[in-house]
Amino acid sequence: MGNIYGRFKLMMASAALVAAPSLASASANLESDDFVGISFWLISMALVAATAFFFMETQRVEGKWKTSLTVSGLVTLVAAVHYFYMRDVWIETGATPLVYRYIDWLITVPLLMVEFYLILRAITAVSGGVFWRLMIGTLVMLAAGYMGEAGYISAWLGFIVGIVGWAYILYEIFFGEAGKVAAEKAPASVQSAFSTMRWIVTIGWAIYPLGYFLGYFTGAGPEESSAMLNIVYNLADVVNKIAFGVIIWNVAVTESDKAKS
Ligand SMILES: *C/C=C(C)/C=C/C=C(C)/C=C/C1=C(C)CCCC1(C)C
Repeated sequence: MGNIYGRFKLMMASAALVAAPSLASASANLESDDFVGISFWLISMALVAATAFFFMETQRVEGKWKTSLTVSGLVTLVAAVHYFYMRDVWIETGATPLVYRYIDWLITVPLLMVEFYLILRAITAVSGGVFWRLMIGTLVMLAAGYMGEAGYISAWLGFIVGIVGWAYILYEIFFGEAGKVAAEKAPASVQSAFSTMRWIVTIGWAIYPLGYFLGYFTGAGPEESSAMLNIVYNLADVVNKIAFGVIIWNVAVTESDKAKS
């Protein structure tokens, strides 16, 4: 049963990954001095590899951890497909792939919040309110960022409201119900995973507002600004999607091996 389910997931993922690049077929070529383009290319491939890895490894871990690893794989899968399109926009037009970027975040950031919630739930009974509060913070943060970057509101207003949404998420995971639950009841390995995840949301996520800042507030010309914006966002995605998944994978394997012996 588990095997068939696992193979099915792999088949679906492979199909999506093979189909996507041909849908977004590029006519321009990647130039050897286009370092932002090269980073788009490298990260798309890393996301594909991470997706295959997370899905395969679901076979190896205990029941409740399978869901966490599946969600990690979904995050990298959704991002990989968006990176194929973002890469093409960048290579063909040299413009910032704003819409694809935010659609990707709109799907993957809530999935990462689900991941937080699943880790908590793997240890203890936790209220659904935690989940909804994390979700509200996420939506405020992303909606403000999008409106600021797309020019519906001033870049500063989008930045400030975005920071407020993010601060609310930080408050919830450090001092709110989520923070308290993790501190009191979890086994050591889960506690350390939760605390690493918390630092990722603090330090790792801080790279995004930094990219926004460098992209809009340094007074550089539009071309340098958009190169800076995209390379910083791309780097941030490696930390927050791939490294984040690897942390989940590590605790899943550790806890599963403990349960087996
Ligand atoms: C996989 C994608 C992730 C984890 C994206 C995270 C995005 C953010 C944490 C964005 C944050 C922003 C602010 C805190 C203020 C300025 C606007 C944003 C949206 C760049």
